[in-house]
Amino acid sequence: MTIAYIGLGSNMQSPKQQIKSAIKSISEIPEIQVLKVSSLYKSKPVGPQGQNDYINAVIKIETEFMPLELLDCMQDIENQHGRIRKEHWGPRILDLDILIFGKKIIQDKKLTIPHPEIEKRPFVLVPLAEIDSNCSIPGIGLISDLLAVNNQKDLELLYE
Ligand code: ROI
Repeated sequence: MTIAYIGLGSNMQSPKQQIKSAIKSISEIPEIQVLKVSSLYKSKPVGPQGQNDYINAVIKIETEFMPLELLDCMQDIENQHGRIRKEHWGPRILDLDILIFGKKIIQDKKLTIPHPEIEKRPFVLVPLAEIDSNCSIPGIGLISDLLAVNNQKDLELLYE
């Protein structure tokens, strides 16, 4: 069994519902146990502007899957939510990123773990720190150190 963290993001077609429904779909997979769920956060788009704000969250899971099996499973759930892969860094109905997978560092053409942009993305770091303030990102560093150098003004915690 491996502990992993998944980042969820959506900025189309009722983003909050997309995120909640994705968490439900993930929790229904027999090979995955959802251990923790962060709050939802509203965030300004990173990358191309002129798209809607995002809803982001992070979950902590335990899984018996290997990394590529987990990737396939996340892509199936994205597809079930109507995701169409078009524009790189464009708007999306549902994005499920494997952020961390145990202590593994993977650089494969299909999968990079830890997620390549993790250290620069407050919309990942803040929810990750909420569920695991002592989290250490393999090959990168401690969540607390990364948060200290990231501006969080474009991120809003949603209470509900
Ligand atoms: N920006 C925000 N705020 N949240 C995301 O989930 C997100 N996902 C992306 C890009 C387009 C890079 N920007 C984002 O893939």
